Amino acid sequence: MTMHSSIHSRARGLVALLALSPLIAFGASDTDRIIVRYRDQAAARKTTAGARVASRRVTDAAHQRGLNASPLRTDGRGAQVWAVDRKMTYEEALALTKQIAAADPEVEYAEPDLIMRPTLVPNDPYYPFQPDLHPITPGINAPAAWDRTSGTGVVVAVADTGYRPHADLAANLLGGYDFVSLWPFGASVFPNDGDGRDSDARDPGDWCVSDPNHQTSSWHGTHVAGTIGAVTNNGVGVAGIAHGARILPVRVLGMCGGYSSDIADGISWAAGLPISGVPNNVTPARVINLSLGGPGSCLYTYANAISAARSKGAVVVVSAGNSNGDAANAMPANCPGVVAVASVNASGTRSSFSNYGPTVALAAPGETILSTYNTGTTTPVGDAYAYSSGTSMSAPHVAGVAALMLSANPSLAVDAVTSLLRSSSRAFPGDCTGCGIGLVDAGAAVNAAIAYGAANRIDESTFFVQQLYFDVLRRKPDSGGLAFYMGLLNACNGNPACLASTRVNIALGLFQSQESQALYPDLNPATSPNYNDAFVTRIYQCFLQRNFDPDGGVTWYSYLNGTNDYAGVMTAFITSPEYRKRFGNP
Ligand SMILES: [Ca+2]
Ligand SMILES: [Ca+2]
Ligand SMILES: [Ca+2]
Repeated sequence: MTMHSSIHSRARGLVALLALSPLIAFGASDTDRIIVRYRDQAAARKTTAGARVASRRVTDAAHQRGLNASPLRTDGRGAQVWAVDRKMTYEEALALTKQIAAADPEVEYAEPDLIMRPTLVPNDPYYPFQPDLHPITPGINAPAAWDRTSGTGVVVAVADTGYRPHADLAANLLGGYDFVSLWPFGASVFPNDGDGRDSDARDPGDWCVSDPNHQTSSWHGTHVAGTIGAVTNNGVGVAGIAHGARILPVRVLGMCGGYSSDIADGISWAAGLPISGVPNNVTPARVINLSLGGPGSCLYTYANAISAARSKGAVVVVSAGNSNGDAANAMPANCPGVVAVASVNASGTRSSFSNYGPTVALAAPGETILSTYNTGTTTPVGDAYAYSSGTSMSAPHVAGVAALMLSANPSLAVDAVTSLLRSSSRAFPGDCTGCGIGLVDAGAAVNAAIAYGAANRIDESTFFVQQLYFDVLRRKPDSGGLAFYMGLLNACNGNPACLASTRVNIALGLFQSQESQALYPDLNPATSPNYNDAFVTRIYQCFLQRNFDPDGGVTWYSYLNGTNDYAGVMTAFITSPEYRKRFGNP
């Protein structure tokens, strides 16, 4: 298949920029200090005995939490600074100080003496021109994440036009591979490097004379790779989101696009799956970025490759497409199991070009994004930096954040990543209907990844209900809905049989709700020509994030036709090892 609209980027311009002074920001963390201030007229403290009683209240409160507290000094505002004998989390310190304040009416305020650290603000001279990374919405709040991780230990595959060995990128690149086939007979896509598949994934230029919209070389893969992993804090050029990660360039687009068969092979290989005739990938990617697409329903070729990549532990991030239409019609954004990303502009409203709809998982900045580039209009010439716009630019923001999350918590399962990307996302500051669940927030996502730990949180009621909303209704739970379902689960008082049946009832209720039918009209039994068929198709997509395999599809379809036991099928799905494996060890 030829993909004429294969590259999801638009207008661009070369830039020459001046350096500005760096921003300064701070991030909060754990502490082993608290601050307590008494009211200026605190009568009791005016006597030695009174002061001793007040101090005793502080040490007693600390003791109750297994801490020894000792006074250090009086600060510049007349408050006492206390030390405790071990680090407390922010939440723990907050609880201690609230207890101290509650126990003594003469306490004016008590609060954690939080440790501030300079948030890494890179010295790259063009960083001030990358508002997409800055803390202020709709920036992705990268500096807060950089306090915790820069992506070290994670490989991110960029399946694209290949790469240029740009001076502000090369140090973070792995070798990669070139999957663009050379055909001995007529083809609509040309490798332009003189051969077919080979181990040199460099981009020789992808200018396309036959396409009036895509005449000059795009250097698309180099731009996308720079957003994720430009060399950072090196005093040169731009900053990359996951600049501690390694970029695996997988060349799948040549002149005038790329064939889906080549792209799917690139996806599989990137995840570590064997591809005939190609050496095995010894650095499998945990994140695969696909800033490409074309119109149509998801091909089996893509669905199978993506499902296999997910099974190997790779998060697949895809641009939603630039057709200002429903992303349900854009492939591979519409394939099960991907994280489809829409674009917002500098105001946080949907970019005029961005696709939208329930297929979209979340949104990221995608307009005038500055990254690494080349000055050549056909063949490569020299390093440059350029602004580009498109959902092609949004997807690598999410891919970069996913890499930061996996670096901070390498045990995260694929859909723990996608779930936390959603739950930690920010509200849209502007009108972004159809942009998915929210705006990606790197700092919040990394904190959520660390807090997730090594457990499988699908066993927890709140996570389970929230995930049902993500999987079935493609949105965050409203407070009323969440409270209602949590009430049902809490009423079980921990009884396992009650919890199990209540979980099935909630899952089935949401799956068969009117809201669900509005998203998937074939799930409306009144109008669906074959409801059981649709039920099986959709339950696989919603709960296992893939299409049914032939054996499983036939089995469940036959079972439903014989029994109409929808609750039985739902029970099988949400208790299956495959469902559980999405969120951690089964
Ligand atoms: Ca080649
Ligand atoms: Ca090559
Ligand atoms: Ca740099």
